[in-house]
Amino acid sequence: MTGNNKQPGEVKMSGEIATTIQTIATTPFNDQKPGTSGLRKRVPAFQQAHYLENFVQAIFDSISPPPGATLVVGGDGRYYNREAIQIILKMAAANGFGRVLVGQGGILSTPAASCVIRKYATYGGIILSASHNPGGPDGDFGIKYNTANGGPAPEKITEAIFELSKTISQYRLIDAPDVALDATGDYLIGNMIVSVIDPVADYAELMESLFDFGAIRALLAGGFRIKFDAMHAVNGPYARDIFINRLGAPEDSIMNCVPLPDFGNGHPDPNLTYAHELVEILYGENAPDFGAASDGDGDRNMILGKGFFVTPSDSLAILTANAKLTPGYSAGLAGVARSMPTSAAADRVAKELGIPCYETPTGWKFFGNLMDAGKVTLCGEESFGTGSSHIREKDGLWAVLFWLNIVAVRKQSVETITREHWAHYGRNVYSRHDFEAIPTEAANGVMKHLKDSFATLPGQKLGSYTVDVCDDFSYTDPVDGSISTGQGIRIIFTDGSRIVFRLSGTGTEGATLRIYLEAYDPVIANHHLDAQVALAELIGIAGQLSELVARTGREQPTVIT
Ligand code: G16
Repeated sequence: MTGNNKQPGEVKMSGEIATTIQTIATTPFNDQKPGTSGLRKRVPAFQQAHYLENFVQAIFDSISPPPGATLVVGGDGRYYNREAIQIILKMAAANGFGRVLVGQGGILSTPAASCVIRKYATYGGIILSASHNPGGPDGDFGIKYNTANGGPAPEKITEAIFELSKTISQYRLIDAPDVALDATGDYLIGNMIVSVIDPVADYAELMESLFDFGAIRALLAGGFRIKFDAMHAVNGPYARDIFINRLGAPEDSIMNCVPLPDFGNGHPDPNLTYAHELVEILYGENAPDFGAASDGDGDRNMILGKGFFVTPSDSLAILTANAKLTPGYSAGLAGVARSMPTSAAADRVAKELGIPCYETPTGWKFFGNLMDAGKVTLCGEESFGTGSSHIREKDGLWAVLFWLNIVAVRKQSVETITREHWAHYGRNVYSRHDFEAIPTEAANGVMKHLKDSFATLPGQKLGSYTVDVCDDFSYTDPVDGSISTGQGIRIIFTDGSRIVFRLSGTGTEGATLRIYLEAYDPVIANHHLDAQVALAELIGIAGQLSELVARTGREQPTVIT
């Protein structure tokens, strides 16, 4: 798939009768509050009569598109993607949109959707994904709205959508046959043009403009072996086009690259637990030099060297420190931003580079204002997300290409680059422990108990650590002054080590408690230590402070990253 997507040409009619706008009476659902990244629910919830329609109408009513506006629609190919797209197209036509750009087969990775929204200056876009959550008839589905800057809608819009969803009484949709999504071209539905576009071309060209594809091609031709795992999710076609077609990598450099509605029964989350197939290859005999994976919708990434894992926090710091080695960032960075629970490794690099480093709440949407205002170029999160102002979403393949560009220039292994980084800046030893699907009341009880201890904790000595301060993180956006409170409990020790407790905003079953652990170690002789070993004392303190076992019955985390 090459070349730019074209402006609309000959328009095919989607059917004979395609103009009747229907107004359908409905009643509100009380559970359509968007979380960290849009509305995510089990597929059967979305399949309820009127459920998706109500939410889509609430989006359209809250954004009031001008007549004739253009919208982007695409998803990660999971179960219910195609059905949802047909509903959204018919609703968009009835709500006055003039054109919708939809990815062929209904496919658009989240970063590609952001790229297309920006490139064609559209009014916004609807992305269908539950990201890294499993798919299939009993899996998860999700929907979110992105604004004209290509980024997730800010809280004031998601709150307006939620408010409208609570009072909705009708929605509009056009009576028309389904649009054929499998062939690129233009179709007419009512008065609206549906342009089915190549989902890969615009994104791949953007990547070629940022990174030295010639240098990466030479690296691969010289015998440097890579393995990219698309986890049967959306990035398969993108990886094939970029690694095989454009960079000349051998066919066995990619795996699981056909998107499947149920992700091959897997959990498309690129971490050491769920991407175990790739991990076993990179830690096995005759391992490739470089491994990477991305998630359901292609915005997360995991980077591996031969028998070596790079934490997302370290990855952000290393990309920041080496950005000048790539064509797209050779002029330097305006600044860098990280979410609060992400380690402070990037802060140390920013300090040395003399650029600002911002600490935001969890959620990519918080980076949008900083990038739009030109305050930051790179952003990253501990949750396997890294990206830059080239779009307004995190970007899995971008991170992989960034790393390959650095390796091609430095001619060193992933492990050597990381160890040299630690030797220079010290190591922010880091780990996250997730306790998934715990009863909501028990999780809330843990958080309340921790908050109740704020008054007595400062000054307390716990093992070799002394509590300095504790708070519930709140953030004032430096661009628009909006305030976000209750963003996670921080317990900060006098040596800068931290424990953070947060409830996930992306789960669909019970509550997921995340415990983030960080300790700074400047001593090179310690840098070989496994993070769980180096953090053992802090892990014990976290359990003790939260009364985790007594309150939840959980002894061990579900996932450690
Ligand atoms: C989303 C957000 C990220 C966030 C992650 C985890 O990612 O876009 O900013 O870090 O969820 O959020 P939580 O800790 O609340 O579960 P994705 O990849 O799921 O869209």
